[in-house]
Amino acid sequence: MNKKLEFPNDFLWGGATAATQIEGAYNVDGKSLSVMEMIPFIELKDRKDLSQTRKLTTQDLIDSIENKKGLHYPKRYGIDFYHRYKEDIALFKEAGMKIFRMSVAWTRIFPNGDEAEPNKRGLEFYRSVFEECKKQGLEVMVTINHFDMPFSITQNYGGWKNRKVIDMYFKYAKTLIDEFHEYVKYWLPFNEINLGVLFSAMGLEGSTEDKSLAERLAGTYQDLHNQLVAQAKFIEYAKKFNNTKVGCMVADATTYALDCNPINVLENQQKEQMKKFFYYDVMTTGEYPSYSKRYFKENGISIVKENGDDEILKNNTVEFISFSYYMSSTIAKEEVELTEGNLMKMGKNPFLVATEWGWQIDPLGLRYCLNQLWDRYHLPLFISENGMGVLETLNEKNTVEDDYRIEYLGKHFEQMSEAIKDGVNLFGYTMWTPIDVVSAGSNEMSKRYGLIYVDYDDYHKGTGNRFKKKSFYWFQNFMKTKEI
Ligand code: P53
Repeated sequence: MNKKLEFPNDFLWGGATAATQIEGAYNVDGKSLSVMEMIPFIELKDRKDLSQTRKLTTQDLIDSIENKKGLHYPKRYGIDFYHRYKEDIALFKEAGMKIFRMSVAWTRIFPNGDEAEPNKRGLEFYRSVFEECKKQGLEVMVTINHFDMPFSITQNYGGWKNRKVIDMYFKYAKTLIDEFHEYVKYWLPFNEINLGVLFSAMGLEGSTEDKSLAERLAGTYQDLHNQLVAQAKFIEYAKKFNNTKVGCMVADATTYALDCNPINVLENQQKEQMKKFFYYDVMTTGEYPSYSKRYFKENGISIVKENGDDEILKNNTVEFISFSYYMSSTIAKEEVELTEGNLMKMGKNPFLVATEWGWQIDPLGLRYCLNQLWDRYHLPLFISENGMGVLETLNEKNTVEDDYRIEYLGKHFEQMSEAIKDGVNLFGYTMWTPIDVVSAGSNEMSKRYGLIYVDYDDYHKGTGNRFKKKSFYWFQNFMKTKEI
């Protein structure tokens, strides 16, 4: 194409990862298991047939601690970043990246959540990783909790519904910023805070499958409230460090009304309110928006607050907004036709094509989303995830000719540059992912997003060696020329 895009010189380009999808080393140096490491890999006969996915019972989870059924738990192994981080960080630098988004595993720092003192060996590991980033001149963005609560907190305290977990989280988060504020400028207290409701509806919580949807929703909004209070406490504490910034992270995905029928347009507006704006609204204004109060009332949801909650939320809002953006979908009042194989149950759009996992590719939807967020909040924006998962194998030249990924990234970059011209204050972008990782949603290694190929299969068989894909060189060149 050879089109030159415009971006500010100090735009933060980089890559994003998460602890349980890369680190491995699940039982070393005092680490315990997190909820993410309790989910086994299940080989689907047909990737698009979701009826094969199953809910995990509490017993399944308990059995998995000692792996009584001999299953494979991919997030216990990741891509062995724990031992290979120097090589990986050097590759990110070589690609021309300026920032690395990663998460810390709570289970390395407070393995059971309720210890009096942090685990020194866990802190040492992250110090070494941050030192390496510093050496390579990479800025760091840390997600404090990327889906991976220590399993023992869910067993001994019942997870987020228990207010004691707010204190446990705060102690963990405070430890991190006390230890690492010199290395880490950007902090995200929670990854995709709006997906809790979805995950529990998917049954990943283990103990919820016998509850009605209404009960589950009420529970998850209570969990969310407690997370919001925990986040606000962290923001309050982080104010004592001059050089740090705290932002939120929401899984965004543009939705369109299926057609111009006003009923569908209104339905889309209401879905947008409760699935995305609600989260940004609370975290940027510190108040529950009015439409959410009606929604809670009509759905029989009541949230138990303690004295002081309203105040702490009000006084501690985020300084920037970050979000993930992979796809868009359609909404209608009546049932809509869904894309195939999509765990997120996305409404089909006849104008878009979807990946093998049913994620509809929509770069224009990103420009639309950026403008929506900027118009509504006037806070600096950061795209903390965006990318394309594909089935890939190494060719005889030990690379992957991933032209589709080059096209996906280029088209999204183009729309980011258009949004900046629209006046949107977008200050950075971390792609999902710089390197192949274990999939969060499907637990596969086969769903590959990286610029760098990792030689592990779904069962962690392989050398683990890293190979640059065509997109690696393309990105490296883009960093120099800004040409797509
Ligand atoms: P995977 C669903 C929809 C949008 C984002 O996802 C999501 C999910 C969860 O599956 O999660 C984010 O690996 C998440 C990452 C994750 C990435 O998107 O399921 O923050 O941990 O890996 C991609 O294809």
